[in-house]
Amino acid sequence: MRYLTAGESHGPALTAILEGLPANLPLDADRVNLELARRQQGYGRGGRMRIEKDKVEFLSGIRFGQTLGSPMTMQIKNRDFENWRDRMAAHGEPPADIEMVTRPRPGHADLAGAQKYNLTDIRNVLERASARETAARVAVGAVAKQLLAVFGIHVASHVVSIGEVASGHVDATVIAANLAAVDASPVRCLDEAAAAAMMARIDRAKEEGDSLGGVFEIIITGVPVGLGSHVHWDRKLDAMLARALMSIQAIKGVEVGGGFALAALPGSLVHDEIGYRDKEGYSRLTNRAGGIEGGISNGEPLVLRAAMKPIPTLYKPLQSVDMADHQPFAAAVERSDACAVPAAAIVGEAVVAWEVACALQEKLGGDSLEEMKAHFAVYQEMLHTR
Ligand code: EPS
Repeated sequence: MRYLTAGESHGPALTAILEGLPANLPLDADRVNLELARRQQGYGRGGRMRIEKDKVEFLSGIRFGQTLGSPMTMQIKNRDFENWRDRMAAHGEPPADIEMVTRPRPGHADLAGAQKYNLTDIRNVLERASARETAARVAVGAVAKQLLAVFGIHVASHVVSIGEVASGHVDATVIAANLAAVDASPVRCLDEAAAAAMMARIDRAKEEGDSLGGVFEIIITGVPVGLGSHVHWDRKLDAMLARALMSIQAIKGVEVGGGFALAALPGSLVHDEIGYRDKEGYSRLTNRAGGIEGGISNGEPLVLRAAMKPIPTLYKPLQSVDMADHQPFAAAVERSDACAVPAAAIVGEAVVAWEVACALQEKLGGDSLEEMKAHFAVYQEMLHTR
C-alpha cells in the first residue's frame, strides 16, 4: 500500500491518494472527521484553527461505504483559501500589491527550500512545508485505523512532555485503555498536575512570543507477532515506523521502547525475558523492546516516542538575512501556534497506523478484506503450533 498527499496550506484543498487498500473494507467518513477534529485540538494552537473545520470528502475508491480496491482519493478543503484566492491563484498574474516573502525563518524550510528550488518568493516553499499538510496524513491514518480495527489493532497516544515540563510515568497499557480521557485533556496528558504545569508553561511561552516543543508517545495494541522482517533493512518494522515519525514536520528524534535510556544499562537489565502459557502462548515479561525484536513485531504493544522541536515561526524575532538584499533583519510574525505537540501526537498516531497497516497487508496479502481475514485465521492457527 502507498499514498501521496498534495496541497498548499492556503491553496484550495489538501488531497491524498491511497493505493493498494483491500476491497470491501467498510469505511466510515465520520470516523475520519473525528480524527481530523482531534488533530485540530490542543492547548497552544494559533488563530488558523479557528478558521478551519476540517472535513473529508471521498472522490474515488469507495462506493456505498466500502472500498473498491481502486485508488482512493480524499480531499480536505482549506477554508482559509477564501482569504487567499488572489494570492494563491493557479493562473494569471500576481496581484499588483502582492507582498513577496523574502525573509527566511530560522529553523523552517524557507531558505534551504528557496535555494534548492530556485524560488524568489519563499511563500512557494512555506505553503507546502507547512504542517497544514498533516491534516491529509491524519485522514490517511484514519483509513488505516479502520482496517487495523478489523484485526483488533488499536492506536493511542499521549503527550509525555512540553518544554521542560514532563508527565509522571503512565503505563502504556493505561494510555491505550483511557484514550478518551487523554483526548479530554487540552494537552493530551493524563497526569493532571503535569497537564496544568504544561498549560502554564505554554501561556508563558505565548507571553514571551516564544514557542515550545515536546515529546509524545504512541502505543499500538493488538499487533500480532510477525509484522516487519529481519531479512532486509527496509522491511524492518522499527525502521518503517521511525521513518514515518521522522517525516512529520518538526520531529527531530524517535525512540522505540526504552529508547536512548537503554544505551546506559547493561544487557541483563534491558532484554525482555520470555515466558509461555498454554492457552496464550509466548509472552515477554517486560516490554523494554517496545514490541519489536529484530525488526519484527513480537506480540507485545508497540511503544514509540517522538521529539518535536519548538515551532520555528516565532513572535520573538531571531536573526536572519533578507534574500532580496542580503541584509540582516529581525522581524516578528503575524500568526503562529505557540505549541503543537498535542496535535503532533495525533499525526504520529496516523502515520504509524498507516505503516502498521502496510506491514499487516504485506504479511497477509490479499486483494479483499475477506482474503486478508482468511489468511489471518490460518496464520493464527500456525502460531499456536509453534
Ligand atoms: C503553520 C502555520 C500556521 C498553522 C499551520 C502550520 O498556519 P497559518 O500560516 O495559516 O497561520 O496554523 O497549521 C495548520 C494550518 C494546520 O492545519 O495544522 C506552519 O507554518 O507550518
